[in-house]
Amino acid sequence: MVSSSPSRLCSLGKLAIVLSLLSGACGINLSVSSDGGNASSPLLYGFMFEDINYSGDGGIYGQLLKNNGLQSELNAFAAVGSGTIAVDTENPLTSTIPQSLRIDVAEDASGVVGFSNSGYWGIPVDGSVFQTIFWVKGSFTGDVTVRLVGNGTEIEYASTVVSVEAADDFTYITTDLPTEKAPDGEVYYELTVDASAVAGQSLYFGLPQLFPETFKSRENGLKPNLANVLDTIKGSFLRWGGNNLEGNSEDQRWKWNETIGPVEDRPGRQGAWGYYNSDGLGLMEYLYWCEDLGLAPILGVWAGFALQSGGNTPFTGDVLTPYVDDVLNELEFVLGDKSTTYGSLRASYGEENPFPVTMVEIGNEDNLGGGCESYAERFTAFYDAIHAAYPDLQIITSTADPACLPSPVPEGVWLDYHLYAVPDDLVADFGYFDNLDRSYPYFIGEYAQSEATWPTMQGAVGEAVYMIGFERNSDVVKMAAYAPLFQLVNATQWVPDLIPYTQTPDSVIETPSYYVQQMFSANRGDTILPVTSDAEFGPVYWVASSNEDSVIVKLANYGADVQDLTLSIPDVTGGHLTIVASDDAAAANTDSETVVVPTEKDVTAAADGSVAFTLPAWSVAVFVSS
Ligand SMILES: *[C@@H]1O[C@H](CO)[C@@H](O)[C@H](O)[C@H]1NC(C)=O
Ligand SMILES: *[C@@H]1O[C@H](CO)[C@@H](O)[C@H](O)[C@H]1NC(C)=O
Ligand SMILES: *[C@@H]1O[C@H](CO)[C@@H](O)[C@H](O)[C@H]1NC(C)=O
Ligand SMILES: *[C@@H]1O[C@H](CO)[C@@H](O)[C@H](O)[C@H]1NC(C)=O
Ligand SMILES: *[C@@H]1O[C@H](CO)[C@@H](O)[C@H](O)[C@H]1NC(C)=O
Ligand SMILES: CC(=O)N[C@H]1CO[C@H](CO)[C@@H](O)[C@@H]1O
Repeated sequence: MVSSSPSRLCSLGKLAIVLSLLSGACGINLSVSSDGGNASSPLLYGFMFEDINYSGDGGIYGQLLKNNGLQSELNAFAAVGSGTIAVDTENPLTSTIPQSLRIDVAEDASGVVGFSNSGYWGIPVDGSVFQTIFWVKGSFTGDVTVRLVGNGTEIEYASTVVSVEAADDFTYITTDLPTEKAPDGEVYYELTVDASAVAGQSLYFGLPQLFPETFKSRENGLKPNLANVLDTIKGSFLRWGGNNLEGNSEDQRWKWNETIGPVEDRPGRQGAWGYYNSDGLGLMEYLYWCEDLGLAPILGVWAGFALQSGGNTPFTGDVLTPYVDDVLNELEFVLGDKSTTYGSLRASYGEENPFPVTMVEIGNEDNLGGGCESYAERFTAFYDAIHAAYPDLQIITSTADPACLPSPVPEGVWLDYHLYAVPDDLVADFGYFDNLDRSYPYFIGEYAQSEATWPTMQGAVGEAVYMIGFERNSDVVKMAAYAPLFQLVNATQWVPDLIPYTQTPDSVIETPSYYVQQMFSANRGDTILPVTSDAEFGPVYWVASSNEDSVIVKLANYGADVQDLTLSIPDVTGGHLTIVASDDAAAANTDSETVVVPTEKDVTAAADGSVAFTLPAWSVAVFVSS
């Protein structure tokens, strides 16, 4: 892309003013037409989520104790007081959580005995009324004390006592735990009893859980600080799954029917990103997440292909049939009337009415890892069955690569396209969607800058240029989602991510990329307006749209020079401008510093109706007319 010479002149500061007075030319003029233009997809901006970097367990899922089902030996647990702890398989909590935590207490024990759990690199104690849940078994009647304690400081942020009458079967206990806000995440959970009451015995605990007050007070719900930050983006859809849907092997795939019902009946599974998933955040929790944040669900279904090469997938031919049937069962669970087998199972879990699922994606990134050759056959098997049973469902492929797709792709299907690229390459792809075969709608199911530890300002501008490229074409690009969404800083598998956090209660890191998502998604038009300009695209890029209230112009300046802009928009006398920028292309907000924050200002039109302002170096701006 070539920068136009007038804007070069303008970037020369005082000299440019003189030159511009002489030549009469300075800056970039954009003239926005109020007529014509294409409809923009109302779903355009949304979210992609997979449990990576402890973004589900340890992240947006509200349950705060790590390894609470004891599937990873004693990881995160420690003995408190004079007892010893062990994983006990003779006293399973359930057939799906086939173990419990045993505390052995000596005859002469005194003081307290119990266990601690370190949480996921700590516990965020936000001052709300927490809830703890556990099962207990043994010969014990007395008080159980649950505390949240500063690790190293021993400061108590919560303490509650619940009286318990344990027996030979596991007894379910739940109690509120009012908390005081902790200054950081260095907090552990502790559960103890009076040692003398259990001296010479063993006591068993099953599936301890700890929740803050969850987002919208949902039972088994979301962590509020992360759900709140998502809410500010005002996304339109949620796609969940990703590589973690595929699993490392067929057996480790995401099995929808093992993620529903009471949490003590969910076995969990080895996730695709190196750690065990509790699946407390299961199918219904994803659907409630959609309901509570106003998001359209995109249900990803397992399509006969697991990640690990050398495994027995891809499955083709008759071997696929039970997996296709399994998806039909899943769809009946989600969409079926409560008189159906799986619809009634859903109703038994408290949801009488079907969920509003309208979109199903078949597989995940089947162009990668050896999935391509068999995808056309696998896609067709799932498509035929799903489409026959639910003709109104929007079906999405997991790849846009024609080499992997059936030919022709059935009419009405959308193609999922992913792009992770360095900022320059995001910019180089600005025109990608201008030049598409427009017969198939696109879903950009994942995209982001790559090769940075924290999203940089330059990367965020690159993303904005790419987003302007697809928003201009949002008649055919139906949806797009940044990925990955979340990252627990202390346990990272992939960088950069949109919203990193630690367990310090307020430590949600708003990256430049987050601001760009927020600015673009929260300010949307329903029609993309034609724009004419004397300048070419690059280094400044733009897209204009309108809704019934305003005209919106999104701008990105992918360069170190300041740019002067003049907007001419019929009948517009001013508006509000939000700008995120940094002179330092490498600037990033991290766990130790916040250097990039958006600025806001009102701008008024000149007598000739034009609105003039300056785009700083490396900036993204959104103008909304008043
Ligand atoms: C932008 O518009 C102004 C005023 O209408 C004009 O003087 C200037 O030449 C235009 N800029 C370019 C690059 O053409
Ligand atoms: C509308 O779409 C057509 C292609 O179908 C494209 O040529 C045109 O530029 C688009 N209009 C706007 C305002 O983006
Ligand atoms: C305290 O923090 C350290 C370091 O993260 C951790 O190893 C330890 O398990 C924590 N203590 C408790 C009781 O969880
Ligand atoms: C997690 O990371 C944060 C930020 O780097 C750090 O301050 C904190 O000590 C870490 N916590 C643990 C338990 O390692
Ligand atoms: C889940 O469904 C599969 C069949 O699709 C079945 O074999 C399995 O037993 C089911 N699991 C549970 C927990 O119902
Ligand atoms: C920083 C860090 O922990 N990175 C690791 C995250 O996990 C991936 C794969 O699970 C590893 O390859 C990284 O080294």
